[in-house]
Amino acid sequence: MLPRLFLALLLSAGCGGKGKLVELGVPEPPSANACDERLSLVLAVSSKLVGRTLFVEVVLDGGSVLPYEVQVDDGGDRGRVELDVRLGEQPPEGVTVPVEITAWVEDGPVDTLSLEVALDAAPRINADADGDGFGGPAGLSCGVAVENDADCDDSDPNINPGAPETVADGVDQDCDGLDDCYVDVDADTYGDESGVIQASASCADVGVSASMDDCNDGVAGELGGGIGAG
Ligand SMILES: [Ca+2]
Ligand SMILES: [Ca+2]
Ligand SMILES: [Ca+2]
Ligand SMILES: [Ca+2]
Repeated sequence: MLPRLFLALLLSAGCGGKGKLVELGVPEPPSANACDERLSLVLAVSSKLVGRTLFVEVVLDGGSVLPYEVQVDDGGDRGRVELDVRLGEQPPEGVTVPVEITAWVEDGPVDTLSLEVALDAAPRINADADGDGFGGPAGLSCGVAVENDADCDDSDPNINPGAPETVADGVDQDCDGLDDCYVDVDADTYGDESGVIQASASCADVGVSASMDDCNDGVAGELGGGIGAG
């Protein structure tokens, strides 16, 4: 379920006086969603405008003008218009967006509203982007929240604390910070052919190897598998 973005309309200067064609009306709580980046802005207008076309221009944060041409609905004792305003990007935490609204009807007077919309951010969660049940680091996200941050690669479902480790591939599948390598007892960079493994940050470390080509791992300088010179 998409997280809900709570917002409050803070009227800084309105022109919603009596007799105006357009008023700052909030007949229902305005809502926006940080995930789909849209803001639902409701305007109340004079009931005389029901059924007529209202022309609206919205300017978010001093940016480009967003034009609307909408039919005025019957909102009970008032006319009602709901604007679907695209915010452009997921709001960062605690942002307040100045909104300028200009509205008019054909052959009617222009009215303006100036308000500020205070937006909460999307929730900060441990999202599980790859669906393996383990979450990544906490951050602003619209994804699926889980109760842990144990996924060291949240883009790959085959990497998580419950995944089997693949030996000597240079990848830490089980998120313990280590790969599994072949033991290299005689430290000649060739691991024991019996396949004994040992966890290590890198299979290039001394005492481990990415290979299991040493048929005589107890004797330095004696390389197995016909590789190298002894
Ligand atoms: Ca994950
Ligand atoms: Ca993962
Ligand atoms: Ca591995
Ligand atoms: Ca590992």
